[in-house]
Amino acid sequence: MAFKDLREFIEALEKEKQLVRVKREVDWNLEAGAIIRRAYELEERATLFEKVKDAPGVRMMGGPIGTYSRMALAMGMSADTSVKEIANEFDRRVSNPIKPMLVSKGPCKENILKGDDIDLFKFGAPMAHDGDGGRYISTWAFITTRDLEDTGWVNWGMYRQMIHTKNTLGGLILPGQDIGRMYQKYEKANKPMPFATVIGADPLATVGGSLSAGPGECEADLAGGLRKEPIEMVKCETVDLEVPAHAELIIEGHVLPKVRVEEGPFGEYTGFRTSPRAPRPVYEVTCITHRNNPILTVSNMGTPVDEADIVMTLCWRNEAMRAVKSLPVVEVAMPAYGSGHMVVVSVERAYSGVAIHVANAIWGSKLGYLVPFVVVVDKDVDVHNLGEVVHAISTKCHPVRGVHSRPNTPGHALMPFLDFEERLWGRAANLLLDCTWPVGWDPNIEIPPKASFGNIFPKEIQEKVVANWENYGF
Ligand SMILES: Cc1cc2nc3c(=O)[nH]c(=O)nc-3n(C[C@H](O)[C@H](O)[C@H](O)COP(=O)(O)O)c2cc1C
Ligand SMILES: [Mn+2]
Repeated sequence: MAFKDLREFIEALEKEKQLVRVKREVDWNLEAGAIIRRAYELEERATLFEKVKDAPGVRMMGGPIGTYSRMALAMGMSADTSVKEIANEFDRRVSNPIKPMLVSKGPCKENILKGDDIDLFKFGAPMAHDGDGGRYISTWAFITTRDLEDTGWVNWGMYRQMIHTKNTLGGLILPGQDIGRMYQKYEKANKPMPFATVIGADPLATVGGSLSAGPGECEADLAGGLRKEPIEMVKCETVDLEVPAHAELIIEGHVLPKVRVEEGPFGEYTGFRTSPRAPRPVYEVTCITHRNNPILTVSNMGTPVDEADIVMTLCWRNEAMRAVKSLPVVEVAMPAYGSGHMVVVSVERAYSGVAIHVANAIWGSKLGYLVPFVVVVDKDVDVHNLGEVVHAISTKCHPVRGVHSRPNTPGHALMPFLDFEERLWGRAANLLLDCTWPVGWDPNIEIPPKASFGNIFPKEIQEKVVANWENYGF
């Protein structure tokens, strides 16, 4: 059974000793952010702040999916499940979508605020890192929008939102992300784009919000698949959109056409504060609905490992799997420490140039402007083991013939290795490291045998040593 809401997940985390309840008041101004950030860096538990300065009645949850253990628990698996098992189960579930179910009421409607009652500052939104452009209310939340044309396409995506005023927000709307594609259509038609931000839905609904179903596909269905149960949805009050009934806090409104106000910077998923303050689109709020004593969920992204390095990579890995489906690929990994920028793929050495084929497929998918680094290894390398991957790079990748770098590829403003001009236009570069033995190499002469226990000893000796292992004194 999937968790019905965030509160059930919090209870489960508490039972598993994966949550700290912070009873003393914390300041939204940097203190909460610093605690959450330090907790990631110590691989600590999630936090539930019961008292937030200036926000009576509001609680804040930090680092909901800050470790793979919490990701496993969110999926109903045991806390010690391996990353590989989590990733494969994730893909199995996402490939069996379940449509959401409309219901007539839900706890997210316990309080309905309109007009002068709207005040975004009331919910304890943190100044998450020193130097951020403002208080970010959406850091572990998703935004739903509907295609301007009557296509039935409803998108969910996790995109940051900073508070400008009591009833306006600003955010990064990249043109390549689905919200950006939708916004371009509304803006061309000079129409405001209805949106609803969903904060504190059940854990897998929120995870689903960072999946990347393409145009026409709805992340809501994939999130249902992840939960193995449909998400109960209710209609919004002021826009024609639906939101999870059990969410903690819903912000409804419109993204205004042709309006830009300076937003950012923000400590980002790359582990750096890139994307300088710049004029960006504005969300005007028409209604806030929330549960009693709402819980504001916060991901305080930065250096690995935090939600972005876990959840975003699981979502993008799913995209990579789909991109290479018809190629001789054995396994795909996106290491958390790659900050979403690196994918490692193991292959059958089926034909010459297979590594280039794999890289082309990944860069030909939506990941083309998100994931600049592709590492391709032979299938005897465990792509989920960074040590083995570094070993393959260091010993099998020819520093000239194995390195394929390409200039002028699509990227985006947050990539730290780009200069200012390149960030402005999202003009990036890609790199493939081909760590496979060339197909033409003779396995008896040119390919050096791997000097591991499992490979360089005859079977009889291996069996003898294994059988006598304890007799040797181990
Ligand atoms: C914690 C977290 C924060 C994120 N913040 C942003 C963001 O501010 N802007 C953005 O474009 N993508 C952000 N992402 C990544 C997108 O959610 C992700 O690319 C998603 O697949 C986009 O959905 P779409 O393909 O429907 O556009 C974030 C992901 C996570 C896990
Ligand atoms: Mn999408």
